[in-house]
Amino acid sequence: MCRVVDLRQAVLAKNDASAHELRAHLAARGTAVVNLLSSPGSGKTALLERELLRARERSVPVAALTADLATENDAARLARSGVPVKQVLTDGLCHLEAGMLAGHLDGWLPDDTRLLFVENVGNLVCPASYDLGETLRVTLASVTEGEDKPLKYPTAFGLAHLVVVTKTDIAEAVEFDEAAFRANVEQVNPGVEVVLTSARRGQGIGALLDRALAAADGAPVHAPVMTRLPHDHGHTHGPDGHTHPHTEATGTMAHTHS
Ligand SMILES: Nc1nc2c(ncn2[C@@H]2O[C@H](COP(=O)(O)OP(=O)(O)OP(=O)(O)O)[C@@H](O)[C@H]2O)c(=O)[nH]1
Ligand SMILES: [Mg+2]
Repeated sequence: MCRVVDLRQAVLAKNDASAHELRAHLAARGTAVVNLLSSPGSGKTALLERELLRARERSVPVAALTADLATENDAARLARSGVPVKQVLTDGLCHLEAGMLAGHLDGWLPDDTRLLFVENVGNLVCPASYDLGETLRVTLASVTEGEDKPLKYPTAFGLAHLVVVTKTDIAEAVEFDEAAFRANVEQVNPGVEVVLTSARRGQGIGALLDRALAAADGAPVHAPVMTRLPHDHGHTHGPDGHTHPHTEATGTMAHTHS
């Protein structure tokens, strides 16, 4: 067990070093990364399709990189916007890593890119611990997923700089309880902004682009209380046999294993 934890720590530490390097490299060339993270089918690509078109209308140089286990469907959809798009096939891997991203940008990303949108693999667990050198980390949840998702996936929502609700056009049909969702977000990530969007109706498209551009221009982004500490997982097994402080993603929560 400890070896597994050590290995995971080593992987995350290596990723953090690559992310640090990539962030500095991108900052020097004036590019900000927006990392989009959500469960499969939440509407990342649909929202991105609208964002890319809006960015073009506003003459903002943008590009998009989308990760998928097996298909190039999303890149084909995003490419219709006319902006530079790249598909990364992870061949079964459930998340992107900073070193991997850096390798894909090399020789592809146009020099003048102001915003690079990265659509992570659809997954609320694996990608959450991997810093991609992003300036803005956006975690999305659609109205159909249930209001409790921030509580069930605290790392994904707890480390977000911005939370986006998607598919609000069908909120009423699925009886989405916005107040309950907001309260759950607040519990894992106090103070983080929640933006309501609908790719169908165009709601929130400008708001998300504005937040991304502000972050790219150096405006302070929300600072989550939760901090991932990959070098200090803190597995101090207690007298109950398996209680330890949960310092993988937060310094404040405790959990137990059965
Ligand atoms: N009603 C409604 N449906 C939407 C909206 N956005 C996306 N959808 C639908 O939701 C489904 C999934 O959308 P995608 O954009 O492919 O979701 P995704 O998060 O990119 O999915 P993965 O890449 O597989 O993780 C599609 O059938 C979309 O048409 C929206 O704003 N409103
Ligand atoms: Mg997609």
